[in-house]
Amino acid sequence: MNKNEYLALIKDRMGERRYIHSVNVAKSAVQLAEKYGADVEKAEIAGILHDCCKEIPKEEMLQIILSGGIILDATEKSSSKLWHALAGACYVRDVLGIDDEDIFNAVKYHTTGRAGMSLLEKIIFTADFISDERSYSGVEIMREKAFNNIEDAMLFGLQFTISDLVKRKLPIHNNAILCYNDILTILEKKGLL
Ligand code: DGI
Ligand code: FE
Ligand code: FE
Repeated sequence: MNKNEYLALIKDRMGERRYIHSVNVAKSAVQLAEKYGADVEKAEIAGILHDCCKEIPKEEMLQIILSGGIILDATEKSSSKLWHALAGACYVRDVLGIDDEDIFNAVKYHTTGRAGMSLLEKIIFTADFISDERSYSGVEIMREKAFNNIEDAMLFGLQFTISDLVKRKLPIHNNAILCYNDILTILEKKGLL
């Protein structure tokens, strides 16, 4: 399938707002891939598809996850907001037949992050925060950081997400914490903390 076919596919699976978001994430992902020297085509595809299962019924998400061989941990069981990323990754691999581990992981970990993310994974994680339609307080700082130092941007994003989860008394996924610690280590080694 080509880019336009992926766009038509996601358009069918989600509302107008989510579609615009996906197109914008793909656009930001392309810009970040150009800036940091990642595979631009993969960044565009992963950006288009990253939320491809966000608006399907929860039972369908679960079914795709289970048939994809993913076993939910305790936090994932109790936090259905995390399911679309896992289902999306399985959908991209098992239904669309995209045989690319980096794209699989970029979709799978776009919500929580994880330790040891590849450049493509970092790009999709970051692009999701800076897409054109985002308007939260701090988005301009996030956009500037994203094109200056991607790990610094990720730290900013993780601080935002993790604090928000704490305030709302929601569980923080292990991968989000491991990602946060990993990014701190990377920044510290570069003398950027
Ligand atoms: O799909 P998007 O809306 O574009 O963004 P996303 O994939 O980052 O999803 C954001 C949602 O996921 C938001 O409701 C917070 C939730 N989330 C992110 N990290 C965690 C989390 N929820 C829990 N319980 N734990 C996490 O670590
Ligand atoms: Fe998402
Ligand atoms: Fe998204």
